[in-house]
Amino acid sequence: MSPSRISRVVVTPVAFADPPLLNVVGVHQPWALRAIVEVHTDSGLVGLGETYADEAHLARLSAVAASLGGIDPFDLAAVRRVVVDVLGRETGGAGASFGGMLDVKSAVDTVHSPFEVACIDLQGHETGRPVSEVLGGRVRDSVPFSGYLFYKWAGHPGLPDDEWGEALTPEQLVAQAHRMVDGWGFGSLKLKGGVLPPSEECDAIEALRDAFPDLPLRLDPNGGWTVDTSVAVASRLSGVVEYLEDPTPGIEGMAAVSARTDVPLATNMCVIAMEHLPLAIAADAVQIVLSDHHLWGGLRRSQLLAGITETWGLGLSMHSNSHLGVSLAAMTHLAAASPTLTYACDTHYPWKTQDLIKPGVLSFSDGALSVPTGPGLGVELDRDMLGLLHEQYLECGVRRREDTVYMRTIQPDFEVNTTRW
Ligand code: GKR
Ligand code: MG
Repeated sequence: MSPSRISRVVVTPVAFADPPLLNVVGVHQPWALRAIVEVHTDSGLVGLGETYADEAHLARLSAVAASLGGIDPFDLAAVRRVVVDVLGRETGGAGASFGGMLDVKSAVDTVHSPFEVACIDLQGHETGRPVSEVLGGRVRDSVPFSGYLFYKWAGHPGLPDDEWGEALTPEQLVAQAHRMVDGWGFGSLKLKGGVLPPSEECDAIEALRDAFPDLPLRLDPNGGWTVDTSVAVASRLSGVVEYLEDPTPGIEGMAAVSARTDVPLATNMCVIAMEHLPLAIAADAVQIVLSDHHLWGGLRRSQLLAGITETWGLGLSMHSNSHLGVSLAAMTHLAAASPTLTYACDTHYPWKTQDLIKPGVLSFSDGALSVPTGPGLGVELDRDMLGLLHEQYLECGVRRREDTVYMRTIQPDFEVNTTRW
């Protein structure tokens, strides 16, 4: 029997409501964008991927989508070749915008990722195996996630308050954490910092420790602190946090902090591509790398990253951006097939109120997701919701993630100073 071939690829930008979550570069816009990639085969199957949806990224996705026809979904090398060829013909190498937090030099990995995931989904459908098995086999049947806490306003200015309410004090954050823990069962918590002066963020972490003495806690100011401030925070929170994530920017800065503390340092900012690993390892800049298949070029390259971190004795965790269920399914399969991923994965999932996959497959219990056992990713698109979220994209007017620009419409004097403290 001849192998099935890619017959058609559809890229659909979607928008979903997002609360005013604060971070070092500003605040989330009222709408978060994603793109859903559907790869169809001549055998009648469809594989799914999910990725960023900034306009420049969408243009690249469309260019690649138009060039994938005829490829065997098992031929991942051919898929990557097409991405490299198509992007090589394009001008401008930057990836998606990441709200101004990351400087991604090449678009190849970010563009490759959703097509690779969709092809691996197809491989699962072709073979009747879940993606976790296609990736080499499950080492866990359920994947723990951490509750992701954010400082936030009660609502977007000019819009009604959202159901989470304001969180700007330790008490309000503890209430938010209770909602995450009581409602979702999360067994660890991460606070997005870089918003308030570090001493106030330490107060919040200590309040969380008092309220949840058994839960591992993380604090991530996205490089918002100087080296000295990072060391001071590490000294105050030693024994309280399981790791500090990106306290200060850059490999050099992280290495300077690392040399002065025993608190483990994690990153999804200074090690964001293979080329950063040798320097970070040589400088002992970080002890934990957060993988992210959207950024690192897909599921297989994330497994490659896992092999490198294992070889060099680094810990492995998983990063998240605002996302929907197709991404959550892919993250869950990847985590299930990653033996050294021993930290609970990040997810923004509780913050969204809509999804475009049919309900039932991904449901949190004790802060964890059972790994889907059906073929492929195990999730199916809800076509009505896909249509609705696409309509929202067309109508919302947001065309790229711009936390700072949006923040300045509310606080015109807002300064982006990545080491603000
Ligand atoms: O959603 O505001 C946010 C986060 O700050 C996100 O953009 C980060 O990429 O969650 C991420 C992180 O761990 O740095
Ligand atoms: Mg981070």
